[in-house]
Amino acid sequence: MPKPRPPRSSINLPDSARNMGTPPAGSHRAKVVRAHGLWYEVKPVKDARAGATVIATMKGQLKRNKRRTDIVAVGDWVWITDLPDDEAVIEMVEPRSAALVRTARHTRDTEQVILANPDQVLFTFAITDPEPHVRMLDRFIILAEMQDIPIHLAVNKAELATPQHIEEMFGAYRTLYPVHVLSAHTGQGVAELRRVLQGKTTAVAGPSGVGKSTILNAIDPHHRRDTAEVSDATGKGRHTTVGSRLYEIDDDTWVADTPGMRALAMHAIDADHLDSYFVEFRPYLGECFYQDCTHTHEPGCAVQVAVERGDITQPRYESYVSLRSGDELT
Ligand SMILES: Nc1nc2c(ncn2[C@@H]2O[C@H](COP(=O)(O)OP(=O)(O)O)[C@@H](O)[C@H]2O)c(=O)[nH]1
Ligand SMILES: [Mg+2]
Ligand SMILES: [Zn+2]
Repeated sequence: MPKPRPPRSSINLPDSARNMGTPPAGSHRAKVVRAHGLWYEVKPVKDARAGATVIATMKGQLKRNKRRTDIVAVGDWVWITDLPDDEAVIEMVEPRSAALVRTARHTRDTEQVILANPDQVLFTFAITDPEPHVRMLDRFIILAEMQDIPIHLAVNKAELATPQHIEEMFGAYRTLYPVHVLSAHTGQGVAELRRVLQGKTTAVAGPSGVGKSTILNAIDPHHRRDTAEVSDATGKGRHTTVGSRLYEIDDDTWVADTPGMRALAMHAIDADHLDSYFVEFRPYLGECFYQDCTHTHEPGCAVQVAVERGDITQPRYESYVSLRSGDELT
């Protein structure tokens, strides 16, 4: 019997969300599109002001909740009451359906929400410049699998390599997740990706320099996003996205341009559940001789047999073993 999936990690749900009551009279619903420390840009929905963003601060009472996570984050649905001059107060945060998170720098138990309430993630790499790092990709994938967020992969800068090379690097992932081969520069794959995003809220995430902002500009030229274009001859003036930014590219279609992800501490992963976050391991889980098999050295291990048969690829298995042994990737 295959092991059941573990329950979705709930570490990201702030207390304020768990205790959500009725929104106060006169308040209305809005989406957080950008976070600036103590204030937030929010976009009211189905509102006379639709289209405009409003500056909102958090009600004092919300701040008093114990926090291991961001109480308000980009992607959250909040309820606001208006103040004069297009300002507002966040009264309440709705429970999150899921969140893409990373551990805050230098801490093990505080997390930063990259995007709350994603319908899917698009993990983006470049085929070169910078070189793709599949061990890092496997780690990103776990972050989404832990939250049961559907995953798409994008390989950008396709015009810089041969199709054969792209296939060698990413072909093995096609059996696991949809892989979109793109060139934001030539337009290859852009129209197809636009259809994948339609009607959903997507976190576009990956290392910096792979072309996330450029891809979003190609898909939705109405918003100009900061790209890492070198702006003068001295090579200074590179822009990078500081926090996530959410754009509504049409009704119900939202995309988040997220900061470059490098190191991701696997703080919240329970080693005993790690195997179930490798989607191609799932058919074999529960088939091993030992019920508590770690799939690293035990005899009678169905996962190791699948690796020998080639049903699980060697690099993915090595990613699993390395994470299982607690390696930190930087
Ligand atoms: N050759 C090539 N360069 C690209 C492509 N897409 C983006 N770039 C370049 O890659 C650099 C980083 O792009 P940017 O969108 O800022 O990356 P981000 O950090 O992931 O948002 C910029 O110089 C872009 O012009 C592409 O399809 N092909
Ligand atoms: Mg960017
Ligand atoms: Zn096993």
